[in-house]
Amino acid sequence: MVTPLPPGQRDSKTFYRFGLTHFADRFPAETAVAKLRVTGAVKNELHLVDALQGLPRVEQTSDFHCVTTWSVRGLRWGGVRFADFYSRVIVPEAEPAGGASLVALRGQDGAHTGMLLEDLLAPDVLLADTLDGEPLPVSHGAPLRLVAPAHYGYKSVKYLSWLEFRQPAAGYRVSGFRFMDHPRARVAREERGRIVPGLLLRYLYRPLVRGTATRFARAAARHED
Ligand SMILES: Nc1nc2c(c(=O)[nH]1)N[C@H]1C(S)=C(S)[C@@H](COP(=O)(O)O)O[C@H]1N2
Ligand SMILES: [Mo]
Repeated sequence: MVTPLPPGQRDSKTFYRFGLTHFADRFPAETAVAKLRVTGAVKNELHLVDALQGLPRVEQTSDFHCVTTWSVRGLRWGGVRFADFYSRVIVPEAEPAGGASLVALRGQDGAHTGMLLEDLLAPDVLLADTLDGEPLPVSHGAPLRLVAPAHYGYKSVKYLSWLEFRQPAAGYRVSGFRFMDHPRARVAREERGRIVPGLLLRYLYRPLVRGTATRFARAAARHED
């Protein structure tokens, strides 16, 4: 779905490799096989080796919005809807507890955040393993990443390797400072962070984009050598 630019966002022609700076030099150990653990408030823990195997595949064109105000339009992702993965794998095999409505998402690089299960079940949330018809490049999250277009980019965890179901009261630890991670982070409502208003964060984050993008690009170039 290609939508008008949400509040405070600007078009970027480049789809940067991006994140909190301390993740710039961290890369996934496994880039070929989509291994995914499902743990927490579940009856059975899962250790899936080829997580999307046998599930219905979809292609989706959607925009991507980083909280630091850059947006890229019309990215073509391929993979499996999270909702299908949930109903066909997680529910029957892991049997999550009734009240486990919070899901912690972790990447192989150690980055982690959380999303409401309700938000993950939206039809445009994917477990993606292709970008523009090609296998997902390492820069953009190989072998598997979340894509949640209605939420700021920090919810779209790259190198996704672990889902942990939690009761909401348990909360979850996040990678950066807590104020930087809004529990929902919906771009349409400019939920950039908590406590500090989104409008203010726009101006605080915007000057950081160039340096962060450069740092991530240099780390990727070194990694390929
Ligand atoms: N594992 C992991 N996932 C991550 C990040 C990260 O550093 N590590 N950065 C987040 C942020 S802030 C953004 S904007 C997007 C960037 O995705 P991209 O590098 O494919 O552009 O990934 C998100 N997911
Ligand atoms: Mo971001």
